[in-house]
Amino acid sequence: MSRLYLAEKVTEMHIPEEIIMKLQAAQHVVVFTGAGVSAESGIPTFRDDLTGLWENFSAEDLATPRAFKQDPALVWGWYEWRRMKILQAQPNLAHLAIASLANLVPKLTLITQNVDDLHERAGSRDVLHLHGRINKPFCFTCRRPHEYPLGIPDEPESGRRLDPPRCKRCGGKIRPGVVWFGESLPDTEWDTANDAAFRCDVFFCIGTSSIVQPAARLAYLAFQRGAIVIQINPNPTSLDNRASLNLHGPAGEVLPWLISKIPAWGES
Ligand code: BV8
Ligand code: ZN
Repeated sequence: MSRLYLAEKVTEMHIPEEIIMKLQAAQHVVVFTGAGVSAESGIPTFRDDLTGLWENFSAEDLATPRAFKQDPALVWGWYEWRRMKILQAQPNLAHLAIASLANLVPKLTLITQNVDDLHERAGSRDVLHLHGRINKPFCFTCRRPHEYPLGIPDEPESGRRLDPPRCKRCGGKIRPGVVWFGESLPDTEWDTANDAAFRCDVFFCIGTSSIVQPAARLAYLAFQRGAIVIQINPNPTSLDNRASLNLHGPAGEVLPWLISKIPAWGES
């Protein structure tokens, strides 16, 4: 479990008046999320220690094409375990607050590094998945999309190797529909995300360690363009010294509280 930095209580937090006014006047808000936004749904973050068979690996070791080529059953087993966790999870108050923002501001762009579908299940639409989606697997050889069987198969207990299914067209191994380390981000999503960071008035950075590139660059782009950058994370990150406002608490508590503090978003 990532060390929780003495997360402040929302009651001890303060939003400066000039930030409230800028939020109220915002015409285009970007919300950028990482694994921390799904933490309160019980989904382990990338910084959390792995368990079972995978405890001797870091996520960076397993989330690569090389790892899949070397030991497809180890990697596919890890993704199936994660997919089961996601299927059994529910969106939390942070996902729901982000979905509600779309009705409060004139334009909202939601960009996520997460491969789960909790934003969509909370009601968010047009989510930009920079690192792909775990429920969109495809053939490692010919890239033909693969359909999972319906329903929730029994959960592979943490640490079981699972042979990946085979492609119906070419017999190749099916791989998770995510962007692995060393792989390029999807052009459309990346271009749209950059354009939004370039143009927005407010950039929320929620639940990310801001380590993985090039996604972590977006907050700095927004900052350089003069947007208000608001970070929500119980722990400090490298973005702390750039953000206009750092709210050190869990997103499921902080974001609903923050939204409740801003009367008439998008009007000024
Ligand atoms: C690329 C999908 C180039 C898979 C992910 C050397 C060689 C090659 C590349 C590199 C290199 N060195 C650096 C790089 C670039 C590399 C990279 O960034 N590496 C890192 C390790 C430094 N990036 C890449 O390889 C990218 N591609 O560069 O391509 C290229 C160019 C041309 C041609 C070919 C290639 C691809 C990166 C994408 C990797 N895939 N995910 C999967 O999910 O299995 S990244 C993975 O990390 C997840 O998407 C995750 O979301 C993301 C970032 O992590 P976070 O979301 O921040 O999660 P983390 O656990 O780190 O932090 C959680 C945070 O939440 C914490 O801060 C915690 O405090 C906070 N938190 C906890 N609880 C809460 C909370 N916050 C709020 N509320 C709470 N309750
Ligand atoms: Zn194939």
